[in-house]
Amino acid sequence: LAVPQHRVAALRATSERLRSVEHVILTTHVNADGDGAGSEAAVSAWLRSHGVRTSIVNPTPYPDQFEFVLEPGTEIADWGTPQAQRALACGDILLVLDTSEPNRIGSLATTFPRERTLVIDHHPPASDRISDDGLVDSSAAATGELVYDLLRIDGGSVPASALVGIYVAIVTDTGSFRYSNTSPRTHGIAGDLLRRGVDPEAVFQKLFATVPLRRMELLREALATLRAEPETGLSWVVVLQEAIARLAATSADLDGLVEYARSIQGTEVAILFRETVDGETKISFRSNGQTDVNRVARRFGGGGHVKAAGASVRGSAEEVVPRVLQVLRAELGRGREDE
Ligand SMILES: [Mn+2]
Repeated sequence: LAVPQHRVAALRATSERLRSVEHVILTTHVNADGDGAGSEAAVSAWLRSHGVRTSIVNPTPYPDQFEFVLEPGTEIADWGTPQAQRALACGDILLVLDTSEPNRIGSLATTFPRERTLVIDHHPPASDRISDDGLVDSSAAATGELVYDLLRIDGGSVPASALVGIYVAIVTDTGSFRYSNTSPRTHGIAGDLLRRGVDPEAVFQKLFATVPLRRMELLREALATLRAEPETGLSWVVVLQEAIARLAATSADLDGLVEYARSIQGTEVAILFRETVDGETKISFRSNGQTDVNRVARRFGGGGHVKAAGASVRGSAEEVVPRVLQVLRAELGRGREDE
């Protein structure tokens, strides 16, 4: 479980910079997932144990479902509130977790001085980067894995909340150790976290076994839209803003919906389309094999990983769905000709 050699220098420099200041602002991408939120909780608990003040300032509210990983007393200030303004005004360093793209953290990217901004992320680096300082390593299964290494480099004792935060980050980003980013080292880290006291069943209960009724109602409506095209290998699900508003669904309620499409036999690319309040349609792409959906998402102004990526396109689902399907049908057809 030694820290991979190529990460050591960057993590050592990052650890020293974070620990040398009084106040660190933590943030992650819009609609924080378990990796972003868990990594924030872990770094916050670790820095607080070193006497460094932390504030979590996210572009969208810290998700309720991950609040259990936060150490009691952790300062959370949503972007746009006076509390967030105050934190940003006196923070020494901004640490961005689980993204390195300016357009994924909203106005935060232009608010804080770049020379005092660090990034820890495992997404393939985009052309436009928030900062070159910190560590971006797409060989990591999760940002939580890089946070684990950061805390190992530090070598001190690790607070319990930090252990749980890292575990949540890794469990959620590997689909509970099922996706291809799962490696022997991922399991090794999980094993180490369990040895140090993380309770996997308690985390499972909080993450997956307690579901609001509205999430099941949304699932029922979403599955009614499920379509599969065996001839192209495309499967997709559409969620309209009307349904989201009527059921008061959150972005967390939509997590995992795309997996139902992805699991259909013969699916090469699965897509979730969801309308947003501001007249856009968000698209989540999942690839089962040959198609690089990061490349597909970039054609629509988005990005992500080879097998999981996303984009936002202006327009209703009625307008956006046929356009995106057309591009993907052409893409998949080309892939088949090459074979
Ligand atoms: Mn991640």
